[in-house]
Amino acid sequence: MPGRIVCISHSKDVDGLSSAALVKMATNAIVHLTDYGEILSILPKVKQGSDVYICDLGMNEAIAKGFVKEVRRLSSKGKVVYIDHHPLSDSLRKEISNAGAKVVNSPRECAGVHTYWHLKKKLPRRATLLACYAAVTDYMDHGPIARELIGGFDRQFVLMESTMLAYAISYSGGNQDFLMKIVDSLAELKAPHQIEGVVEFAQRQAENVSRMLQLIGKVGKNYKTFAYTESKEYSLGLVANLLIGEFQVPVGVALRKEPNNFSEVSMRGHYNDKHHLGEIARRVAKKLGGAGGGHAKASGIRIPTPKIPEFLELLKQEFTP
Ligand SMILES: [Mn+2]
Repeated sequence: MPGRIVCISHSKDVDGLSSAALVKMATNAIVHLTDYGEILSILPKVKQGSDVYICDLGMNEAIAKGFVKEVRRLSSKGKVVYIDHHPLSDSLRKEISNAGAKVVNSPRECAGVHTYWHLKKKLPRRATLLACYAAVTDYMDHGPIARELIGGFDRQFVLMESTMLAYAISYSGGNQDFLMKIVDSLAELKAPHQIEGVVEFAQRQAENVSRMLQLIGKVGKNYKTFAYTESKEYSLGLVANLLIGEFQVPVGVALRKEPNNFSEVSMRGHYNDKHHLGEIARRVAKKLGGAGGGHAKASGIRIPTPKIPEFLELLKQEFTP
């Protein structure tokens, strides 16, 4: 008996959810949503003989070894496809494909566009919209394929639907039922505004953003080369973006203290900023005993909360003009 088809995708954003919905639409896969740090708690539970799609889940040194081992186990009896757009070293790419996975990874497009392209033959034309939503919200709408795809639709419809979806996801604060409902509905080709709860949550999030815009100047601290604030917001990326505008700095850094003595950090860069924030996140995290990585203009770090002062010092050094 052949096993089921399983899709493991990033839970936190439109790119991950759209990728999952595309795989589900094309293959009728069972979907699991997770975050970078937790992929190794899901993979070992997947039965040998299943075909597995892994989407929008970037690698870091902390999980690479375990990931390769799981790829080897699963690819011995089934197909493993790893679709992503986070930086992947040549050596790790080789290791993952030697372990038996098909690796689809380039930083030029978001995971949703890669997933769409990979499964294109099994997808209806309207599924293209899901790739467009992913590209817009991941700041990858300038990618060569993404541009072509978005050009095939009304641009404002794409912008409105994808932004509404992103705002609703932020407002939901990671509610798994809501996220799964989004994946299922997208896989049925519903537009985000047709999914129950999306319009209402998006509106509330817009209210949040308006309120934050009022507050950010008072709570943020301007270090000239970057601005920083602590926040309780689920979407730290959003807070980081607001900092850039409010303080007219190239980089915004938002931090949320978690109950487990760790803090989550998002860094965002202005369009014109030249730093690679993913590389900086990786370097800084390594020095502080945390984990970090991401893209040039958007990255995430997890650091031990007592090391916040040290963290800010390292950032000052990193962003020295
Ligand atoms: Mn992504």
